[in-house]
Amino acid sequence: KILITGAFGQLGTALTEALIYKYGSEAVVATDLNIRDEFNCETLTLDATNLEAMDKVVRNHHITQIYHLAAVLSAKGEQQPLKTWDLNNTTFFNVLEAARLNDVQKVFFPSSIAVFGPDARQEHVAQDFGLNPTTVYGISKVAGEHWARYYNAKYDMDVRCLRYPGLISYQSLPGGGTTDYAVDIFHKAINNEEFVCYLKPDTQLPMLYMDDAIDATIRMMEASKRDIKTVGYNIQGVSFSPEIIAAEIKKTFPAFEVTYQPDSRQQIAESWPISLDDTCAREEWGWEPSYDLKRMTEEMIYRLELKKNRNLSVFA
Ligand code: VAH
Repeated sequence: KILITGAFGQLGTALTEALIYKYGSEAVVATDLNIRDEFNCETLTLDATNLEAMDKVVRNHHITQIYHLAAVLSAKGEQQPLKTWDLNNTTFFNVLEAARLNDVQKVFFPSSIAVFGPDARQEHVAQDFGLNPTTVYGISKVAGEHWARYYNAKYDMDVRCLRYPGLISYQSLPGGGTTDYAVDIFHKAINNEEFVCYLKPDTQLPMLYMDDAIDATIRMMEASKRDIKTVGYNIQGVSFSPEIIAAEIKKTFPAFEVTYQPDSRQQIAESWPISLDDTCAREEWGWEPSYDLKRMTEEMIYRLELKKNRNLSVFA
């Protein structure tokens, strides 16, 4: 069975549904600190900072794969550095130890473009470029990649890892990320509200539509072990700035208003790459994105309008 931690987060919400769709509702155990009756699979409350609880779930549910998605993201993480470090690392340690003690076959660890620092603020950053993160979140992701390599080498485990760009999805409201303006902007557009952006208009960042992120994750996890040459693959979807995504949205909503009031998240954004070189992922396990800016924008608007109409119809 597949265990998911952080199943009710932005990535967790979409990945849990995708794993249920692909492997069946019996194959998935969704867990989080606070759970809702949302998934058609077994759903448990699990505090991932508690090793005993983690070990018990892995053992009692005969878990063979773990997707560890529970974490505090970059912006929120800077408000509580020690708590973020402790939570992001203790939970991953518990996953690694529970996996080791119970012979779990595969573990997925979500890394991020946040592993890079200001010296990597450029196009097509190579996968083996130096990792000099300047956020607690990024430091915890670099540490996670190193621990994954350590457990793979020392205990012959199979921990795999992707460096996600900012994820764009309609399934949930994101929380605490620096790239989350790119989700909020769509909600404001379809609600005919002005969007006040906390980044400067020309701040380019690597982004990835959630369907592409899910495809990359499952494709990498299903690849044969001999094809996985590294822990921490770069994957590149589409890089854009607030003014670029705003212009794309205005093609559907011409009256949409965006104003800019940069805050502390501007400095975080400027510490990350503009785009990533994902040659290794493409060549070693067949990564290939299918959403460009136009298709991502159309799909987000279509999905959010659908949700809005469905909610309205419920009250109609
Ligand atoms: C964040 N969405 O903004 C996350 C991501 C690329 C950044 O890890 O913190």
